[in-house]
Amino acid sequence: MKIASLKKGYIVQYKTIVICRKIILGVIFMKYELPVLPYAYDALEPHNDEQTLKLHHDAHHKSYVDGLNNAISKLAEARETGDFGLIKHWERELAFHGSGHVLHTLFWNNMSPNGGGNPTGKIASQIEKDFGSFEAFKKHFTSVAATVEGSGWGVLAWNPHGNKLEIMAAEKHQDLTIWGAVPLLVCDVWEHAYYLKYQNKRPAWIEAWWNLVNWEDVNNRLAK
Ligand code: MN3
Repeated sequence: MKIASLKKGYIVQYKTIVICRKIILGVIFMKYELPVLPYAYDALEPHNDEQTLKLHHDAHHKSYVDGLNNAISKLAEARETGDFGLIKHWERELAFHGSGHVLHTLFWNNMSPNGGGNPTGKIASQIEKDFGSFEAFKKHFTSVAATVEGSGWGVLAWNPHGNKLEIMAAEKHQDLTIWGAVPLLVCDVWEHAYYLKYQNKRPAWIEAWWNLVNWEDVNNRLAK
């Protein structure tokens, strides 16, 4: 009886610690918030109706924000406990919800009740330079957006490597990346990067790679 209640006490104590840690991790890492729409729900009528916009923002976008915060706290928990057993799952969740959050935030701001028409300014001349004309660009973008398989996005992006605009089809929206996140440090884990020396031992390559990281370069990229 005594042992049983002692055991029970320990379990309660353990559960309290777990809950406290979850709350602390939650407070530290729950940092993404659903942005307020830059216009009223009915402001984009008739092109984007009020009911669709409200549901899209309040339910769909919110679920991305909640999912992103949850993934972040689960990843923090994994670092805390050293248990990375579900790392693939939570990284997928991070990419899925993180990309959803970034793209929807962009999407709301990309639209305006006073929008439409032809572009002006720098984007107009850049579109002309990279696509020939606005008409050609519009046809290209429209056909890309129309043919994305399943769910996804048509994306106009600036590619700083070629200093040019690119049109991309994003199937789903994550593919393990978060749009707009700028890579600072990358480790190539394709087999061609390590197979001659490490064969199938990818973890050994990653372990060795840590000895090569140029933190000065990483710092410089972060500062940009
Ligand atoms: Mn959506």
